[in-house]
Amino acid sequence: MNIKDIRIKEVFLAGMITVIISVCLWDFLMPSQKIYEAEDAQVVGAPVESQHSGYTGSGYVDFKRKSGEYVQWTVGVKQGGDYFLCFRYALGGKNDRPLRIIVNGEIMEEALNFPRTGDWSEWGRLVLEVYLEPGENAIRAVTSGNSGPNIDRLSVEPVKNRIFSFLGKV
Ligand SMILES: [Ca+2]
Repeated sequence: MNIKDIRIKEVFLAGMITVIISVCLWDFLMPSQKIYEAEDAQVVGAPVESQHSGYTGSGYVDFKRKSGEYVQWTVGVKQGGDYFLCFRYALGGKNDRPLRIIVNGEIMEEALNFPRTGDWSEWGRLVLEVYLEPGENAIRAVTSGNSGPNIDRLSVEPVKNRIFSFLGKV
């Protein structure tokens, strides 16, 4: 083997390593969250409204009664595992309004606290980490004594891509 052959091998190897690193970085950096609008989900009791600006999609769910109203999303994932559920919401009332969060019929949070955002047009995010089964999952946010915030949408993202949650992109 002469020096020229060794050089070619080196260049080839360096090229392969660059490709592999690029693919891994791409996979790591590409956002993989899925967005589910609340107004497109199953909504029971609460009306869908669009009075306050800043929402995405065609509106948001406006909880009215203190208890018994809910929004339920059907979320499909290929792999079972830990996921971030990120609720985008607005709460201009005087008090925080916790919601009960139920995943596949099991209560994950009896009272997940949604802090005030200061105005009904100010949208905030609240993240909850849960385990999701492969296939379809039912995620329900229920009023349980405190009414609730206006819910704009739910974003779902694998925990392994947590950098995006820290960057506030979910
Ligand atoms: Ca929406």
